[in-house]
Amino acid sequence: MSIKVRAIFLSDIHLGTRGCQAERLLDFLREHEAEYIFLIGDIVDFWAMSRGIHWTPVQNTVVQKLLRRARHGERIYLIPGNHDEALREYSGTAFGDIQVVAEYLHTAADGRRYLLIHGDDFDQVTRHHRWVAVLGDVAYNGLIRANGWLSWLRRKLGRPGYWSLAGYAKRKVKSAVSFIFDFEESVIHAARERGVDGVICGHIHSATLRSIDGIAYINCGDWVDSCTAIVEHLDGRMELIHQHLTATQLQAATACQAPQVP
Ligand SMILES: [Mn+2]
Repeated sequence: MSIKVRAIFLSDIHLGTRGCQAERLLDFLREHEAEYIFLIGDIVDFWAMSRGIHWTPVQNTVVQKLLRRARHGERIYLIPGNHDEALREYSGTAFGDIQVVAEYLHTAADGRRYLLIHGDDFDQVTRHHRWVAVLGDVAYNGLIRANGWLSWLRRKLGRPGYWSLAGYAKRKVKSAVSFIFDFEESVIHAARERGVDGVICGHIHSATLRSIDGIAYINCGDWVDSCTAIVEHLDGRMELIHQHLTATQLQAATACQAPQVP
């Protein structure tokens, strides 16, 4: 049994990685019928795939279902993100019946206008220090290993005290909170400048739906950790959906690993 919605907004599916929860996405798609489906970036993770492809039959089914739905009249748009930036040069063209666009201006059923962007342009790390983000998800293990070497080196040099790389990393996590805040601030600022009523984005894997100073800030979340989507109901009302696990998926999920780069 599926419900009919006007639009589905999905981001950060990360197909091609071990962390991608394709089964749950299939459940979600099965349960929701739509006029529009917006794929808002990091749908296929080319960064991770350059290190090793993890492409399962279920992930294949996701792609096939989407192509099929596009063929049968659901209007599907793909807005490339940073992990699938290779697709950006195809903006203005189509894969099957899926239209590739750099961004999209969506008018909801209630007349409200939303700017649809992935959001990496507003992330100071991926924008100005791309290598940090690319290395980010492989670097942590290296960091831990390096900590051991560092302690040994400090002992050899007769340095007093113990400088913990893990402690350093923990302090950095605190600044991750302000990172999300900065991201939201600049996305909302951009929306206001464009004169829209709201913005629908992804990238930071943090699903939200709220209004800040009269502008709707909506983030789709991801299909790696949170398994969330945004839907627009037939009256234009936006809703954040958490796709819950079935019992069998709950057992399988313990084996899942998630990539860390937004
Ligand atoms: Mn991203």
